[in-house]
Amino acid sequence: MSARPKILSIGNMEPRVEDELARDFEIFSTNKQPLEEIMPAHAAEITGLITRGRMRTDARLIAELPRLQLIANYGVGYDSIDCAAAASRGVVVTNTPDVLNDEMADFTVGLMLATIREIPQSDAYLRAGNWERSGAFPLTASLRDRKIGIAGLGRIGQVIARRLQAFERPIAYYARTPRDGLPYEYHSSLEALAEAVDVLIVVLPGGSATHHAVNGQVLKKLGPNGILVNVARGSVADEEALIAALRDGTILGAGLDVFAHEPSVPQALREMKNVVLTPHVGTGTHHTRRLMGNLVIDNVRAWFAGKGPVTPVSETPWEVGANVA
Ligand code: 8YV
Repeated sequence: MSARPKILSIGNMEPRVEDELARDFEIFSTNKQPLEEIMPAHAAEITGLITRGRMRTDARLIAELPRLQLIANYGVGYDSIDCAAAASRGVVVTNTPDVLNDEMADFTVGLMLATIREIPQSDAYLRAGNWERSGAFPLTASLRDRKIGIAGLGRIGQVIARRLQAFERPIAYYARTPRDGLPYEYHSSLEALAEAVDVLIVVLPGGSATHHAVNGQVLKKLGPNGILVNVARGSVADEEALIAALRDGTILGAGLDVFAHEPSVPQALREMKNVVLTPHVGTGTHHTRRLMGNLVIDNVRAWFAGKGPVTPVSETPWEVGANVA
């Protein structure tokens, strides 16, 4: 019997994914051993890498794995992987698209409403005994008089927009190019969208192309009644400019699931009353994480069975019939 392919697992992978794959593969996981211990002994033999994106798969790591064929990412966003370095070596990268669209859309709508109606703040108010002591919770902003903007109308953005239609508020979006056949107002720049709306939902992919796309100028356009909801990547917003805008009333409030330096969240944000902060939990349910894990497993199994990847990313496209392994 030939030796089982060796897979490196980095970035706190869900243990279930490793356990399932361990039936057919030899897994070396940073959940169990530091990378510095795994690499000298096994780097030369490792042919697959699974990652949760919390540890960067940079050009250096890829170069240190001379027989690497596949990088399977547990997540739809793969900005932590240097795809150009992978592509130049013929290494295929896969992600977990679509299986998380509904979960992300549910969560985004929830975070938006929680932020506008200050639901966590009113919960804290009750628990602290303020209802009895000081009377009714102060009135909040409303969705009723708002236009909603979505920055990024990809797969997740479109599902969010469909959910939002039920709220019977005008919807606008920004994308690099207009999407055919959709009933939403198009804006060709983020600034123009921010100016046109009162809620700005950010679902742009991470990476250098969108780094600090939500800058001080965009926040200024969003204006003093504006609410920012970021469920994409912390890197997409200029966190310092955002803190300043929240502090001085340039915008009204923000719902944030992602941060520039996770898991560290600036003290300034933690102390603000006009923000709702969640620890990157957009896809964090048993249901959806299972689906994401299954797709990682399917990609690894399909690849090493010689069938090619199930969901390759666009930077490392796969041609059916190409030679694998
Ligand atoms: C994380 C996400 O990957 O899919 C994405 O791009 O950001 C999330 O689903 C998840 O937290 C796993 O680490």
